[in-house]
Amino acid sequence: MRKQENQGPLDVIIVGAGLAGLYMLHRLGGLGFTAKILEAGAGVGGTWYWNRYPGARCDVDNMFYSYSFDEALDEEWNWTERYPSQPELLKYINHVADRFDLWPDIQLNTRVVSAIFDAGRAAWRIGTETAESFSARYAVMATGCLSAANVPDFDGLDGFQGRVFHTGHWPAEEIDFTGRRVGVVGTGSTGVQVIQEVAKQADHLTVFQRTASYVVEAFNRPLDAEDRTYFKANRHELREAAKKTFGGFSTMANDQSALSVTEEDCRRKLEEAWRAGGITLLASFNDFAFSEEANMRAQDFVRDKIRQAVRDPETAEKLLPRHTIGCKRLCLGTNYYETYNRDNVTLVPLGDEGIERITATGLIAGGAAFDLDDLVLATGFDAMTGALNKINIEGRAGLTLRKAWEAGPRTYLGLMSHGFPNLFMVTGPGSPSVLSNMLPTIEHHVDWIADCLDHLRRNEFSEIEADLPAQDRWVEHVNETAAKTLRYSCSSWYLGANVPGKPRVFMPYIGGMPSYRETCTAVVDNGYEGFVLK
Ligand code: NA7
Repeated sequence: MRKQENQGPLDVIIVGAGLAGLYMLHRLGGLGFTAKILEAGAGVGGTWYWNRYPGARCDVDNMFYSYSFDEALDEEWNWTERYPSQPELLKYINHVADRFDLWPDIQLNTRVVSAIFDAGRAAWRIGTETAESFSARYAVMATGCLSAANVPDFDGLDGFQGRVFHTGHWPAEEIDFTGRRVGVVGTGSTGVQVIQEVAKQADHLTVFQRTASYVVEAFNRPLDAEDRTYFKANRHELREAAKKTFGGFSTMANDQSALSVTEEDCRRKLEEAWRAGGITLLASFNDFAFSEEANMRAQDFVRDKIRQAVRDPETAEKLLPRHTIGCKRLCLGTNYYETYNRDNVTLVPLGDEGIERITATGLIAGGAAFDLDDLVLATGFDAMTGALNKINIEGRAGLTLRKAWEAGPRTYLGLMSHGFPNLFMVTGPGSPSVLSNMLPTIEHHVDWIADCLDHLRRNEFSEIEADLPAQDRWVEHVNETAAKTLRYSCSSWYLGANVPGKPRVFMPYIGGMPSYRETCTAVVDNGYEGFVLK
């Protein structure tokens, strides 16, 4: 295909029209920069555009999972449930694009495949799947942390005669499972959500579970006018208080060791937290992430909940997770365990050999054949680095990001990577990102980048790059901080362990949002310390 050069150079190309890309475009427009978003999907929304499987829902309290930058936006929006559903989030994101008149600078159906730095012009050339080419001084990768689907290399998958869906690439049209024998592979946050819904429709659902998850009750509920009025009246204080918490969530942590109280008192507190719903459980004491003994108390508590919920003791036993709680992302469910009390649901724990192969009519696991009409892969993502590494990103002297990150991602503050001047990442590896509430975290990064670009322009700089020693120190700090926690003790996607061959590096920064924000501010106050400005 012939290469087309599109329009003149822009100040900034943004890749991705999710929550990060849209706010970035809005901020840059306000500063008078010329900017454009290139988006692979046929609509805006990113994660919330693609993950439209039945039951898809955010696990963060609704109002706190919304932009804070515009009071009028808050005033006119009506959040409807405690945890926002995917359709509600997509509606909100489209409303934002309308309200702030972002559409003229968004090009949909445009998958970026390359980004090459031209050192002579200190600019990026961005290439697309359809051989379009764009040039901009700066590139902002707003490509999402969980956007590259992990489709396991199952033997025989291509020959399966039924329908195959990956939850992260769900079709736009409604999928009807009525009367069908459905197999779901994967029991992480996504699997848990999709299983609960498909079970209600399918003739029979077989769940193939590699690792049992800890699923806490969400206690989702409709929000009423009073909830909304209260939030709107106190929005500023509530959001500021959330920002001071470790992850930017609305839940206030109890700063007390689980071992400082009797087992009975610990259980009482855990029960209280369980009833408050969602991730509150992990915030009920301060040492679940650091002390195995403390962690065991929370593990035992949830295992007992599972035994109470599941009628068949053998099935309950198979559903009991054995790893450190909170090591993998805690899953939120609504009667998830009770789903296994249904006559049309079977749980199949996978042995070491996993799924042996897919056949034309189903799959083989544990030596047994399962006949299936549909296969739903809730097998997660090549998280944090997957979407970036799918693009051929070439920095100075032909250095590719894939090569530079061969042994794991290396960034300064999760914002930039040495060797790739003028290329920013929103919530990149090395920043709190997926360990925090993504909305305030995205806003923080976008504001930091926007202010930085403004600073460069005002001071007539044309290039910014992460300094190598500063980056090395930061990477070391990120690793050291993670190593002090129990997060290293299980095969999570935070560690890249879910993707065969991916280097085992703890990718997000686990030092907490407040200290991370302080670091980012101090870097700016010290004249962009650790960055080289030219
Ligand atoms: P996750 O949390 O990575 O879960 C993926 C699930 O798929 C998990 O149960 C995996 O088992 C399972 N899996 C992955 N590969 C295989 C193979 N090859 N065979 C069998 N089972 C497999 O992804 P989600 O989409 O659920 O959630 C991602 C994040 O989105 C979540 O943490 C929230 O932040 C929102 P494993 O546990 O690896 O043994």
